[in-house]
Amino acid sequence: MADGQPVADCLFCKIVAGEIPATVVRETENTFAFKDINPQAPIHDLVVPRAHYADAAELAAHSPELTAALLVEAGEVAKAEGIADDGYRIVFNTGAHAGQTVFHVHAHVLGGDFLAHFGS
Ligand code: IU
Repeated sequence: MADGQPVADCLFCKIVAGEIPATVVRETENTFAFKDINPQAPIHDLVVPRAHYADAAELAAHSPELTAALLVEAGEVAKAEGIADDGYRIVFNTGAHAGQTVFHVHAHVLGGDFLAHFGS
């Protein structure tokens, strides 16, 4: 049962704890935002809760409040990066088929140019 406690071998728990360096964009009491090391857009940041939950579904199931805080913070990151007015994408890859590689929930905030569209 997930309880939000740090996980010893979790990369993003280590970044939140300052044990692995990252380029910090913003910090709040419950969230931490930093630059993605392999950006897929001119602006590509990751926003994570300090608490450890594996993915967006697990986070939402355990803490609707923290889920909302993460989304609010993604918007604040977009404002801080200057991409809020032109628009940006928030992505939660969830599970293997989506390409999730780090199992500490993270919102990708992508923008700074027109992004490739998918779907209809
Ligand atoms: P994903 O949704 O789990 O695929 O996203 C993981 C992201 O974490 C991915 O975009 C990586 O470039 C990024 N990342 C990072 O920012 N710093 C790291 O040390 C590692 C991965 I490993």
